Amino acid sequence: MEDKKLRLFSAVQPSGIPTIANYIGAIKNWVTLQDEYECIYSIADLHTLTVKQVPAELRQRTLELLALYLACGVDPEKSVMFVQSHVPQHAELTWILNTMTYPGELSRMTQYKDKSKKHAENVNMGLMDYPVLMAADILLYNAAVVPVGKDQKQHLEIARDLAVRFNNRYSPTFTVPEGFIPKMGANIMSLQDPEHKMSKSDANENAFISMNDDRDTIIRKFKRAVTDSENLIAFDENRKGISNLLTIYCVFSGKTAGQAEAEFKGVGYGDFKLAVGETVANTICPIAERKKQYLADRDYLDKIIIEGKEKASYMAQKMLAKVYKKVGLYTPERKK
Ligand code: AQP
Repeated sequence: MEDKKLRLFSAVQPSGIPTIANYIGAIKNWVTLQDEYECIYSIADLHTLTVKQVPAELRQRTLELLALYLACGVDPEKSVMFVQSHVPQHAELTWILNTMTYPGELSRMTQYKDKSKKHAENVNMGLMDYPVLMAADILLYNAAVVPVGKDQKQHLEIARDLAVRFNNRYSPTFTVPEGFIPKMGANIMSLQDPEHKMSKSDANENAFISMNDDRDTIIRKFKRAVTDSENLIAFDENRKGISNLLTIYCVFSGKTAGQAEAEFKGVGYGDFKLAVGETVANTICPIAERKKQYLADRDYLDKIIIEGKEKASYMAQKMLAKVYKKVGLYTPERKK
């Protein structure tokens, strides 16, 4: 008998056009994991509301994100793709988990602190509660594996703690999820400020490579990337700019750290940056082209979204009903 595949959950927020960091940290791995796991990939639109959005842009970016998943190679025949807000059980489980989460656990989260500073005019409860919604996303599907970049590691810990807390308080219910963090590229840094991570919502467009950028833009942004004055192309944790560019080069070229360092021995920064830009463009530009084609077929995208909602809702409702029963919420039995 064939072994049942483990379930895997991951998501990206339509909070901007995804960058190569979102691609490297998450989507790229989703494609390769599709055969090994039963994969569920969400478009985390509820999460984006934790910062102010322009409604029409948010709707458009939701479709764009699905088109990107498809263009990167996520296969609707193998994986479930759905929009988070279409499955209300995410918000419902969040409420239950909220009653078991302590404010101190959430207020010490790095992302909460960073985003509270960045959006000081709008420090809302949702921003603080973000990790609980993320825990609900994962636990609702009994996901065993969650591919994420390093920035989400803290949040994944909260999901694990909540699973254990619930299981101990009631009885074994949730699978305790494990992170799948790529060995290379789990923390891609800003091209303009290599002390900070690359983010799709960065106000400085030169800080990131968007998955929509064309070849010339990609090369121009890499040429402007902040490095140092040492003129030595080698990994060094004290030289974050060069190390970041080398990491990006390795991920997109498939070369090891040693191979990349050997290739660029004695090469000037200008030529190195050009090589990184061209290598990235060779992967990104064909994806952007495919994405445009998917985006032009609205009926196909809507069909995937509707089918994804049905499949995800079935799994989510099964789990939520179990949770409601365990915590003592009454449900009448339907008489035949
Ligand atoms: N810099 C990064 N390096 C590697 N992986 C990263 N991820 C994000 N930034 C990096 C991974 O991308 C996936 C999707 O992220 P998200 O959209 O859910 O939210 P995020 O982590 O907050 O990403 P951004 O780009 O920084 O979005 P904004 O600007 O809206 O906050 C996750 O797996 C994440 O780890």
